[in-house]
Amino acid sequence: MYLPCGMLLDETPLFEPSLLQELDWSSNTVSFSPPISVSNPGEGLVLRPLCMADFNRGFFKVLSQLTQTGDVTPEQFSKKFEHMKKTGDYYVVVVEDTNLGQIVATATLITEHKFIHSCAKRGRVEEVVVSDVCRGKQLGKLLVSALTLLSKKLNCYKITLECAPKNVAFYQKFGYGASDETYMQCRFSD
Ligand code: 16G
Repeated sequence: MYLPCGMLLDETPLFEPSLLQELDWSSNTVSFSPPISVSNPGEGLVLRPLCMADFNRGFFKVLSQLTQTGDVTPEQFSKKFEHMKKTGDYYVVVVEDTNLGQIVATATLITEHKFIHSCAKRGRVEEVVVSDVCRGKQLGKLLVSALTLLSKKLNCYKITLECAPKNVAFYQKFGYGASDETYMQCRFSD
């Protein structure tokens, strides 16, 4: 699909796909039954970096199951995508149902650059969502495992996330624990 500005919503990945394929899956802290993995996420499914064409594959429909997404236009989406790609710090992954041509799950790793810890990077896991039509296929577990391993591979000194109290037990499986610090926020809109 071409935008009025001539830009194409194409299949170019947000980040290098080999980063996902080269993860050391054997160092995973969780087990899968049946045994799925990044390269084999289940029948008719693929796990890969986000691309612009995913705008027309229901990417926002999945995100809207987590929170408000707003009415994002293709132009706004492609501009944000280009920005994320240029910085090289955004690892948005999606699971596509290839039979339906629809995104059914997504999660994001962001690497934040620091001066502390010898100019280290901190990882943040954000927007973990599995579509309600695809629950029970271990996809949330698969995405969080993949991004946690990726943050290690990218040499983050720690990785953090915020979640609802009901999801604490889920994230503990991957080695996440409550910190002594309190998460605080100041909201400027809903
Ligand atoms: C959850 C998400 C966070 C997302 C937020 C949106 C995970 C692990 N956490 O906390 O990434 O940004 O929800 O909620 O997926 P908000 O719209 O109220 O900010």
